[in-house]
Amino acid sequence: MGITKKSVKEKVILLGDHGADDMVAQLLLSALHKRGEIALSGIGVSHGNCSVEQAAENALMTLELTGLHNEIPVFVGQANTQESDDAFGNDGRGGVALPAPAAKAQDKNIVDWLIETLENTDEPITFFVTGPCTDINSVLQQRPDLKPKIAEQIIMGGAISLLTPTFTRRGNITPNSEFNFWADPKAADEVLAGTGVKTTLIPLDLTQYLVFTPERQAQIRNTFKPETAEIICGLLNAAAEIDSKKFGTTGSFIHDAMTVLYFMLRSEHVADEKLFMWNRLPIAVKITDEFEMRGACWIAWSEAQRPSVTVIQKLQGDEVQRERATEIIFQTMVNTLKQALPDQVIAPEENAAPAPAVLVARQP
Ligand SMILES: [Ca+2]
Repeated sequence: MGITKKSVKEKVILLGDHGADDMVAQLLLSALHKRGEIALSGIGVSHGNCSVEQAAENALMTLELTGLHNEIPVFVGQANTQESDDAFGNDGRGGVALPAPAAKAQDKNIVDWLIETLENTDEPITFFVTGPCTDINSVLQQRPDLKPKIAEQIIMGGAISLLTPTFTRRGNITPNSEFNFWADPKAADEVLAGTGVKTTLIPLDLTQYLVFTPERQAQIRNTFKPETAEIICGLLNAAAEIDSKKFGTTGSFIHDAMTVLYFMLRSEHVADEKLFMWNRLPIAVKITDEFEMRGACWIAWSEAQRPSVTVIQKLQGDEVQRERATEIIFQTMVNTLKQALPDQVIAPEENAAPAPAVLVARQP
C-alpha cells in the first residue's frame, strides 16, 4: 500500500461533524496513527450530524476507545447551522453506548488552532473533512497565504451523478443534495471555488458502493469481542433505517470512512484496473433552496469559472470487478479497525468461524 512506503509521517487533521460514520473514520485514522504511518495532530468537530458539543463528546469517546485520549486534542468548531441532521438521532451515534470520556475538548477557538497549526508546521498537512466545510473554509478565507501548508483536503461531500436505475434519488438529505454540502452550501462552494489546494472529493456516488450488509455485520461480530462488536456494528449501521427507506438498501452506507479507505487504497488495483475511477471536474454547489436544490452539485464545465478538483466518482470495472473492489475496501476496513482496537479482537482460538477469504490486490 502506498502510504507504507513513506518514511516521513504524514501530518493529518480530521474535521468531522462526529456522527456515527465520522467516528468510524476516526477509528481508521487512529489505526494509521498507531501504525506510525500518519501523525493525527488533532480533531475538529463542526455542526452537522448533532450539536458541536455532542460531536466533541463523540470524538472524545472514540479517542478513549482507542486509548489515544491523552495524545490527540479535540477542538469544538463553529455552530452556525440552521438545522441538524436526524440520520443518527440526537446523540449523533444512533444510541450506541460508549464509556463517558475522561478528557475534555480544548478551549481554543478552532480557527485560531488551525491557523496556528498551519503557520507552525514544516510538513504540509492533509485534511480529512467528513462534516460541513465551515471551519476549513474559514481558514482558507482568512488566510489564503497558508494554502501551501495544506498537502491535500479529502472531502466527503456532494452527490454528482444524475439519477441511475439503481437509486431513484441522488441526495441523502434532499433528492438532490448530500448532507454535508446542504448543511453549509456556501462553505462547500467556496472551498471548491478556491485555487491552490489539492482537493479530492468523495461524493455519495462513491460511498454508496459500500453497504454494511448483514453478512458484513456477521463478520464484525465474528472478529471483535461482543461489546466492541456491538459498538462497531451500531456505528456502522446507525443510518440503516433511513438509508433503507430512501435507497432500499439492506444496511447503512459507509460514507465518511471511505475518505480514509480511499487514502489507503488509492494506488491499489483490482484485476488490471485501479480500484477508483476519478475525473477532474469544476464543481459548484447551489446555495439557494429553490426546487430543493440547496447543497446540490453542478458541473461548471469551464475552468475559467472555477478550478477542477479530483472527483472520485466510481469503482473501476464491470459489476464483478466492482464487487471485488468493494470487498477489498471492506476487508481493509475490518483489518484497520483491528489495528485500532487490537485488544478487542477475538483471539484466533476463540474465533469459531473460518477466517474470511483474503483478497489480495495486485500491486501497481
Ligand atoms: Ca460526517
